[in-house]
This record gives sequence, C-alpha cells and structure tokens, in this order.
Amino acid sequence: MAISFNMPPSVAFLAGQFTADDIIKKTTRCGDLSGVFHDRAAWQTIPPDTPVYEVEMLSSPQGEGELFVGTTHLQPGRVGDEFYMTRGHFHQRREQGEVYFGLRGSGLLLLQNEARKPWLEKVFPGSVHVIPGFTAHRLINTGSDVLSALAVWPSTAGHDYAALERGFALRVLDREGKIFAKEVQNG
Ligand code: PAN
Ligand code: ZN
Repeated sequence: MAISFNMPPSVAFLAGQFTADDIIKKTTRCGDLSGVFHDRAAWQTIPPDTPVYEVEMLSSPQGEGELFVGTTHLQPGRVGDEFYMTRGHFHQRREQGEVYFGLRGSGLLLLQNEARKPWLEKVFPGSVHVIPGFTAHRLINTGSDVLSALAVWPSTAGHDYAALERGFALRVLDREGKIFAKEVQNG
C-alpha cells in the first residue's frame, strides 16, 4: 500500500494566520457590539463598520468529540477609556473548556465563573490559558499592536452570550496610560 504524507493545515505562529484549504472568517465590527462597552456615548462616535476583531477558523467536522481551532485577531483601540475586547461568552455546554494560546501582541484574558467571580490572566506570545468548564471568557487588547490568540475548543460547546447580559464583573480601562481593572456590579 502506498502511504502518503498528508499536508496538514498550518499556522504562522507569529501572526496567527492559517494556511489551509478551507478557512472560515468572521469580522465583528464596532456596530455589532451594542451594550458591550460601558461608555455608550463614546461607542456611538465610532463608525459602526470599524472592525474590532476577526476570527479565522479551520473548517472542521462537527459532533461529539470533534474540535474547533480558530485564531482571534483583536485590534488595538479603545471605546472611550475602555480597551477593545471581544464580546465574551460562556459555552452553551457549560462543562466544556477551551485552551487559548497567546501568539502576538499583549493583553488580558478576563475569566469569570457562574458566581460572577472574575479573574485576569496576562496574554503574551507563548502564553497558555486553560479555560475550565463553567467559565466565561473575553479577550482584551491592552497593547498597541494586534492581539492574536489561537483557541481550541469542542465543536459541541456552543456560545451563550445571553447569560452575560449583565456584563462581566470587571472592566479594564486606560487611566492616563495605565491599565486599570475596575470591579463593577452591573456590567
Ligand atoms: C473564541 C471566541 C472569539 C470571539 O473563538 O469565539 O475569541 O469572541 P466572542 O465569541 O466572545 O465574540 C472562543 O472562545 N470560542 O469558543
Ligand atoms: Zn469560547
């Protein structure tokens, strides 16, 4: 039998870009993030078509035991005094975790359990983040370059955004050039 040496997809670790036959891309723009940033007036001054983050994903089989692989590229920027961030979510299948790997840029991973207890991990090239089940997660770009992070998660996890309608219990703000994390009651 002739054994072939198959070429798998690849990722350029410094930039997080995939090379593969089939890549799915989704851009989230400022206008899509209504209610996410605390300063609504500042959010309204930004053109709604301004890209905030792009997710590129390998096209993978879906089903129990299958895995998704995707990179998030989060632009640097702020809405008022708040750094650009992803919407953030729990997984619909709450018990399912995820692993993030920092590839470029610098930022924070905001995590929060179901009792609204938040914590932060620094994201940098080479950082590894094991996100447990039952834990909401959001990337925040506190640097001046694009923040890229590679993620691997179960294809059956699903995204539950509605459970965070009150927002996360921490906001990460730029206070005169310093990164400041502020605890909040209601998003
Ligand atoms: C990531 C996120 C990605 C975008 O792939 O989906 O960073 O963030 P939002 O989904 O919160 O907009 C992931 O955590 N997948 O499960
Ligand atoms: Zn996730």
